[in-house]
Amino acid sequence: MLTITIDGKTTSVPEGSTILDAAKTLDIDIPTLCYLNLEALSINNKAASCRVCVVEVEGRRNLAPSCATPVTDNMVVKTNTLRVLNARRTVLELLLSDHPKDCLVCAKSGECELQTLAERFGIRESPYDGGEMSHYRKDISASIIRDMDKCIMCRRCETMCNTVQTCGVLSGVNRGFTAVVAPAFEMNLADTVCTNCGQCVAVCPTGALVEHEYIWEVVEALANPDKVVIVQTAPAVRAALGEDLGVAPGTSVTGKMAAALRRLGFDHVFDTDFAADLTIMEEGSEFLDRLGKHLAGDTNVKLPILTSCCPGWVKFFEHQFPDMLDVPSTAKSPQQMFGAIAKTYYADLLGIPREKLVVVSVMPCLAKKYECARPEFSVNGNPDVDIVITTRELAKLVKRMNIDFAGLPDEDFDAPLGASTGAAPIFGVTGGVIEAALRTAYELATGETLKKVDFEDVRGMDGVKKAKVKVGDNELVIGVAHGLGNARELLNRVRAGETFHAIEVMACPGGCIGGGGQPYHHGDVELLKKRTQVLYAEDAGKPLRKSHENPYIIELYEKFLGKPLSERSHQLLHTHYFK
Ligand code: HC1
Ligand code: SF4
Repeated sequence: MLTITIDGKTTSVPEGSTILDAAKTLDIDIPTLCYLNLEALSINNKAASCRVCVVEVEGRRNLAPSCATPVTDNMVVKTNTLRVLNARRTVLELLLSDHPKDCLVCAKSGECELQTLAERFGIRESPYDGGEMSHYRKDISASIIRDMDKCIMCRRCETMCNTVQTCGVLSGVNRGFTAVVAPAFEMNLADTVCTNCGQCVAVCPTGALVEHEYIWEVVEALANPDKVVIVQTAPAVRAALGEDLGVAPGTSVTGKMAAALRRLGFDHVFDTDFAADLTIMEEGSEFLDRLGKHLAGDTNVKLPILTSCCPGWVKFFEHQFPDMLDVPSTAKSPQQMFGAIAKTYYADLLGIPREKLVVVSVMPCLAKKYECARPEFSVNGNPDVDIVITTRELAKLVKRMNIDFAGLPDEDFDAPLGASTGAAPIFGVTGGVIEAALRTAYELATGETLKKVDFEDVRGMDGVKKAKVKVGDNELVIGVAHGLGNARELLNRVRAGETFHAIEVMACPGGCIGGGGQPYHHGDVELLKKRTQVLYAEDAGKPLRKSHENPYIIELYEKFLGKPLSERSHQLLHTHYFK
C-alpha cells in the first residue's frame, strides 16, 4: 500500500492507483471531462486528453493530470491552489473557444458536463474566441445525432465504440480547429457498421452525440383525434425512469409509469413484457426444435442458437459475422412482436384498420429507433411500431406535461397486452433472456415442474458467462455475453469449436439496464446494480414466473396464432437477417 496526502487528508491506496482514485477514497471531487472508468465492466478511457483534472504535486514543477498520474509513496497533492484553479479555468476557456454557445437550445442542456464545469468555475466570458471556430455538418441517423461542433475530443466515445464494443466506427480525424471524432472517410453513421447501440451517446460529456428525439411526434399523435395511440414499455425502463423524475435510484416505478402514461393521454397502456413472454414461446420452441433434431443426429441443424432480441447485437452479427446469419434465432424482438400483434390481433379486437393505430415504444435503447424503421417490419409502408422514445425522453415528456410523477399512485397495465410473468422483466438484465427461456424450455421439454426457477449461474456482471444446466437427461451448455466485445469473444470461441447449445447476447454493458437511452449513469456501476435488483425483485414478486403460464399468451395462441412456430407465428413473429 502507498500513502498519499491530498488537501491535508491522508490515506493508503494499492500500488497502481492514480491520484484521482486516491481522491475518490477521500471524497475529494476532482473535476474531469474525458475520464471514464467502470472497472467492474472493464471500461477504462486512458486518454488523459482534457487536462481538467490537473493537480499540484509537491516536488514537481509541472501540474499533473490526476487521472493518469500514479500515486508514489508519501506523495503530497493539492487540488485547489490558485495555480490549479487558474489552469482549469484556462483549459475550460480554451475548450469553449471552439464550442458553440447555444446551450439554451442544445439537446444536452442541463446534463452537459462542460456546461456544469463552466458554471462551477465561474466562466462568464470566452477570452480566446478568435472567430476560427470550425463548422461541421450535422449527421442524423434514425437513432443518433452527431453535432461535431460540440466535440471536445475527450475520446470517451472511441473507447466505448472501439475497445468495449469492438465496432471500430469512431476515431479522431483532422487537426487543430477541425479535429473531431468521426467514422472513416467522415461517412455518416448510418452508412457504417454502427450498431446504433448508443454507448457512445451514453458517455459523451457534451451535446456532440445525442439521441434522435421523437418526443414531439408522440405529442402530435396523442393530440390527433383520428388516431388510437397505444404504448409499450420495455423491461428496463421501470428500473431507471424514476432517476430522472425525483424518485430514489433502485426504486421500481412500474406502477407510477403506467399511471403517468395514462395521464399523458395514451388510449391503452401496455407492456413490452407481454411480448417478452411471447418471445420465449417462439424462441424457446425454436430452440427445443433445433435441439431435438441435433440429438436425433441431424448434423445440419444450427447450434448454439443465439438470442435475437437486441437490435444492436443483430446489426453487429449482420456486419461482423455474415457467414453465421442462419445461426441466430429467427424470433423477432419483443418490441417488434408487440407491434406485429398490436397491428393485427389487437387492431382486429378494436375493429379498426392498422393505419388508425399508433404504436409508441418507450425503450432504454437507441437501436430500437433504428429497429422499428427496418423495412421488413412494415406492411405497405405502415410500420408495426411507429415511434420509439427512450427512458430519458419519456422523463422529459412527463416533466413537460406537468405531471407530478413522484406523487402518482401505482396503476396497472391494461389487458390483454399488458400482462406478463416474472420471466419478462429480467429480459432487461444480462442473462435474463436465457434464464426466462430455460424456465419454459425445461418444462416444455421434460413435462415436469421446475423446482427452482432461479438460474443463478447465468446471472451477474461477468462479461462472458458459461453455465451447465441439466434438462431431463441432457446437459445444456449456456453462454451469456453483454457488451459487443464480449459477444465477439464468445462467437470466436464458437467458431473455434467450443460447444454451446444456447447463447444470449445483449449489446449494452449490463444488458438493457445500461442501455444508451437510460438516464446517464456517469460510470456508476453501483447504480447499474440497483437497476438490476429492481428487475429481479419484480420477477420474484410475480405470482407467475414462467412465460408459458401467462394466461393472455395462452389466449393469444388459442384465439389467433394456433401454436408456437405455426404458419401465422412465422409470418408475424419471425424474421430474417441481411449481409
Ligand atoms: Fe430490451 Fe427487449 S430486453 S431488447 O434490452 O428483448 O431495449 O428493456 O425492450 O424488444 O422485452 C431494450 C429492455 C427490450 C426487446 C424486451
Ligand atoms: Fe459505435 Fe455504438 Fe456509437 Fe455506433 S452507436 S458509433 S456502434 S458506440
